[in-house]
Amino acid sequence: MLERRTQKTKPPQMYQVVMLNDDYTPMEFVVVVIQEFFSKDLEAATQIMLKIHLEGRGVCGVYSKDVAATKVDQVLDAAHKAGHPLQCLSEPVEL
Ligand code: TYC
Repeated sequence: MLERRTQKTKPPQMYQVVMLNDDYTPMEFVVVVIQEFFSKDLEAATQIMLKIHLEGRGVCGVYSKDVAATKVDQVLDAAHKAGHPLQCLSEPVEL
């Protein structure tokens, strides 16, 4: 007989896309990238950029694993094409 479980399905692990500070990428570029790829308005994007600038890293959004990986690719591609060293990664959200 099958074991009865209190909860059959767990919610999927979510991933946060974290952007890292550097000394060269212009603030304006970071704000535009956050607006474009993370659907933030100018004010929210500016706040996230300043947090990264001051604290070294910041969360731009939380997504499923695949979507988070796509966001990272989009950011790195845009930064590379513009000649900026902007770095970004995804990591599992802690419970
Ligand atoms: N520190 C950069 C500067 O002073 C701005 C910056 C912010 C760069 C956030 C990257 O993820 C970043 N121009």
